[in-house]
Amino acid sequence: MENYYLAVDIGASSGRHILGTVKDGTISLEEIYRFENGMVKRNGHLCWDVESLFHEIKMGMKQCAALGKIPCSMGIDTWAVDFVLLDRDGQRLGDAVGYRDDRTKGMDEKVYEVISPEALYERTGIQKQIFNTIYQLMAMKEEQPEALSCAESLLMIPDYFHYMLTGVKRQEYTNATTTQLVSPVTKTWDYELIRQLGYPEKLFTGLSMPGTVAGTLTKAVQDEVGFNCEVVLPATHDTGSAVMAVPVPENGKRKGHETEKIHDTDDGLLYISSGTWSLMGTELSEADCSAESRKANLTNEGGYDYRFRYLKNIMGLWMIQSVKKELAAAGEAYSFAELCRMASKETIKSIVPCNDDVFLAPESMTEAVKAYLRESGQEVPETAGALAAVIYNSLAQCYKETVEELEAITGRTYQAVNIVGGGSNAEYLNRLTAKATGKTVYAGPGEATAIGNLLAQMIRAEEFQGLAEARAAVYHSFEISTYV
Ligand code: LFR
Repeated sequence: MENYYLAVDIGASSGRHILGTVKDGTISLEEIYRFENGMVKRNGHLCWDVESLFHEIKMGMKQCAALGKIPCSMGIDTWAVDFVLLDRDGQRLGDAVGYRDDRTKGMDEKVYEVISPEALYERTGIQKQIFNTIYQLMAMKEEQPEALSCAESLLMIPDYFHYMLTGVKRQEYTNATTTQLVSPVTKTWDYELIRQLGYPEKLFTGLSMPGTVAGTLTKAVQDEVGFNCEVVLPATHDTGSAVMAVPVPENGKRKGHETEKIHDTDDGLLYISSGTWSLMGTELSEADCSAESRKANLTNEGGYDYRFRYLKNIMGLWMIQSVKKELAAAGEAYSFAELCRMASKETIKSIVPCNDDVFLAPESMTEAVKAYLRESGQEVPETAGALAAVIYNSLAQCYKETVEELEAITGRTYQAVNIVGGGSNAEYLNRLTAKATGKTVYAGPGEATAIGNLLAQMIRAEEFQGLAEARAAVYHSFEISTYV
């Protein structure tokens, strides 16, 4: 009888409970439960509804019990950078403000009064994103200094859910690095920086690595869900989990191409974790905090086994998700597959720079795209298909530029790009990506984030002897499509 492992993977637009098992080295998945997510306006800010998310987490666990499939361990991953503060009694102070809220506007300048952007990158290796925790904390310091000084603990969103499940407060390493307050050299909090910024030092405690057992379920949670299990920290940053699950054949050789020399061993890996965001990059054993790297806005996020994810945040499917919602609200409801099909018939050549801040949280994405095109003198799309074509082509263009930057900086030539995550199902985009980058695209698995979450638990349970073996198992266990 195989063991069940439970991954709760919560993204910006939906969450899911996936049970995983391993038999003869092959991983199988079963989706148990799925729920919606999104930011909601509360007290004038865009927030995550953490109560309702915690309710959904328990609902999915109850479903496991109802099916008689009791996991031996579970772990939660979510997006990064967002956090909650807790008081002395472990009660949440205020809302869980989300990263698309504009409270961080101008907070970069406040931070730079203390430390220059150059020095900040040298110390942390983290790309500038106006929503990084460092700027969110500055917004709190400016707007709600009392809340910050009353706080006894800071927990990132998955850390908070793990705490709600176990009563144990832990700060997990991969997600902590996205605060922009962790040193890639010491791999722990940069207390000197934290002190300089005037953030309360006591909020930053020792970091825990993926694979650590956080604890077991509290009595109250056990009574509610109907079982007990261990809570094992995955790479709680979803991108950290997704990149763990990039399929890599053990000897770098793909099925049917055994004689070809392929560069997709761990070091030569080029990936896109494709979801609400497209995270494109490679893996490094040491962070690159050089000026050149800073200028390209590449980041060095902490990963499993202290590997670094050297990547760029690209606006990703957020743009098409937003347009899809806006079309539906206007009575034109299309699925993503339909939008792709319609886009593929269009000839419009207009392109927008996806990473421009105007696309981060516009009132209307449709209008933001059109306004940009109008101002830059390009053809403005008149139909849903043409609008989708502009977005998909712009993303592919961004991928092309990012590969060029990565190749220039790392001095490597990547042969292929592995696209993992929900967006790896977008065939039209995969074709555009192969064409724009000139690389072979390997697409899948779609559930990479949940799989990566499971892998941390499975490695800890010695189902696999380390990440290389686990990645090879992903390669053998899931279907991967090729686009040349
Ligand atoms: C992807 C992701 C990115 C992070 C962004 C905001 O879901 O975690 O890695 O930059 O969301 O947290």
